[in-house]
Amino acid sequence: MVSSGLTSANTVGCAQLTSVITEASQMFAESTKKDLSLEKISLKAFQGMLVGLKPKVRKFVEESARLCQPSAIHICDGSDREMRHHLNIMQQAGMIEPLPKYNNCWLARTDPGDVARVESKTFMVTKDRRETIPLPKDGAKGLLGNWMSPDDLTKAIQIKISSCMTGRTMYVVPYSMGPVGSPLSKIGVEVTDSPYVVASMRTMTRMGESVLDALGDGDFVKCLHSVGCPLPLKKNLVNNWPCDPERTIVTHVPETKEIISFGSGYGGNSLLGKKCFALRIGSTIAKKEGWLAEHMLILGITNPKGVKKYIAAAFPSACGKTNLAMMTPSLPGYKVECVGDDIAWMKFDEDGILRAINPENGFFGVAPGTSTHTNPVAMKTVLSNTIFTNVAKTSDGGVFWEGLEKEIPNNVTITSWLGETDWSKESGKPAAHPNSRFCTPAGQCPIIDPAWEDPKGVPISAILFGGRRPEGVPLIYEAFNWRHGVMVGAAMRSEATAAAEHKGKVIMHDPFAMRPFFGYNFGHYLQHWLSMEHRTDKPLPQIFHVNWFRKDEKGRFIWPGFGDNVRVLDWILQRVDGNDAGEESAVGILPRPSSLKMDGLENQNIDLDELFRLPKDFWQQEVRDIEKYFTEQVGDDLPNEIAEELKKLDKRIEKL
Ligand code: OXD
Ligand code: MN
Repeated sequence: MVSSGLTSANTVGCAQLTSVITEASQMFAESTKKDLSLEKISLKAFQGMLVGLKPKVRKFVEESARLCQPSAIHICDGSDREMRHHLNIMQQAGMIEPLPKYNNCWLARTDPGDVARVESKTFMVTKDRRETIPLPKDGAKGLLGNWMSPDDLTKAIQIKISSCMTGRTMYVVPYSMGPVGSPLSKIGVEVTDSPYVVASMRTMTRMGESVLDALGDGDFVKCLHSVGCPLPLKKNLVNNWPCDPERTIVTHVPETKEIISFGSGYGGNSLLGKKCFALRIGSTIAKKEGWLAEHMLILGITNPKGVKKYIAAAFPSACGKTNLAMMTPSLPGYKVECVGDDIAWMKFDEDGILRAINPENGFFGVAPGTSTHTNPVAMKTVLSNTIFTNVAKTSDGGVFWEGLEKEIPNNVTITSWLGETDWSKESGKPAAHPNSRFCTPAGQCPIIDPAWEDPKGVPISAILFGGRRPEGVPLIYEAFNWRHGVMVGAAMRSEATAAAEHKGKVIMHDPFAMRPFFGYNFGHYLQHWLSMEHRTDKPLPQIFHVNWFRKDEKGRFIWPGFGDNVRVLDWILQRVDGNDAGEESAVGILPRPSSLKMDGLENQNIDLDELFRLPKDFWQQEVRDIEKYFTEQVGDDLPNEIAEELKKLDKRIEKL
């Protein structure tokens, strides 16, 4: 049929997008004159019951198979047996190797060309560009996402996806983001030709038969993923890791709730429940339905009096969300429990309380920097049932990465993530890739919160924003009110990390830690956040900004961080309690002297004045940078309320 990506049967004015997968599979069948019936595709093996599938899922599977032309289809049931089977297949193919030091742990090494999210190749597909990104101004390059037209997606599919699974098995992965059956959960079905993706999705989501039962014949997010290496191969694989980095593309169609990803087998590019569904498509659903899909950890904290509160926190990738979510508090009597380390879906309940679920089922955490000093809980979590990717290995069958120097036996040798045996620090190269990961079940975290799978979610009392700010930004401040807090989130900046393809330690704008994950126009997103004030008559969570990463003039961190961050959380709890522990400053409410518990840190010479100093020239520059960013990047889509809040900040800074 058509190549426009639009239905011809639309009614006046508002053309509706049809499923791009449906259309592409029909076009492929027509152009190749291949028989449309699935039975005619030669399937060498057929695991799982295609006939048992409800009509909508079956249609999606059939269309994907017609388009991708796999030689087998495997409908995943999510069982342990099936997981073992996939691990076996990968081991035989040389994609993973066992790590005998631990229980059921595995090491995967990718093609070095496929190691991180590829933001420059990630697109939102809408008819109207402005739905996806604000119009950049003054000749600026748009930095708030990439847009693609439905026509261009159709072309890309024709070129890349048609026959992309030839010779391979197409796995069908039904999965739930959030506890199966929770009113806050949503269902997706991912078809993929990567057993690594299947095994990782088994950990990162609730996956298999129970999800199909919960779905019935309902709607779901359609996810099509291919590593882009049909068989026979045209060129040799590196590390037995199929991928096509030059032609990688990750696309999302919010209107038809479809995700199509080609060419990468790694992380957020291929585990489509995570960034693609839970954040990009998720944020567009949340906008429509009146809730929030955010790049946030969720933790529960109990104080010595036994009072428990839940906090959600947005930090950019690789800025310590997992460490905070699993913190071991240094102050006696406090307990932190983990609900999630990366994504929060937050919705008002019938009483107007904002409640959050973690839509994920596992942790896909950055390995380097994780150690018994920085995150002992994560170190315990990953000792079993974990797939490590691109870490180094030790000669005694264990793992190694930067940060574990003191935790491996003296007599072992290290093989780097690139396979260099006898790696040593003197080589000047890291042993593990800076974006190497562990993929581990959340349920085995020793401090997983008892309510982490509560279908109602947990009530959120405070929202934190933060990033890596070596200069000028205080350890903690509280926003004056919701609107000011939304501006603080919009103005977030942080040093670049290795989670995506950026280079160097530049300070990047990363509003709400969502810059790589916005599913729609950031100006509209801000409007949506502002609208929360009108959606409840209960108090909204209080908003705070934290910065563990301030440095002195010698480049040394001036706050110990990690377990000592409980001191900051304690201050937040005091504020949430209505305690008069704060005083107004130009940027927000700062702790009153002595309201931040410092007992036990007496010997560390912590310079509190420096931690909270607000240098006037720094803040003037900060406001100018933010203003420029808003003008160039958000332009006419910036809500007036946010522009006003920035002006107020500017005026307050004037008086510093
Ligand atoms: C992640 C990321 O993988 O934010 O969580 O990059
Ligand atoms: Mn993340």
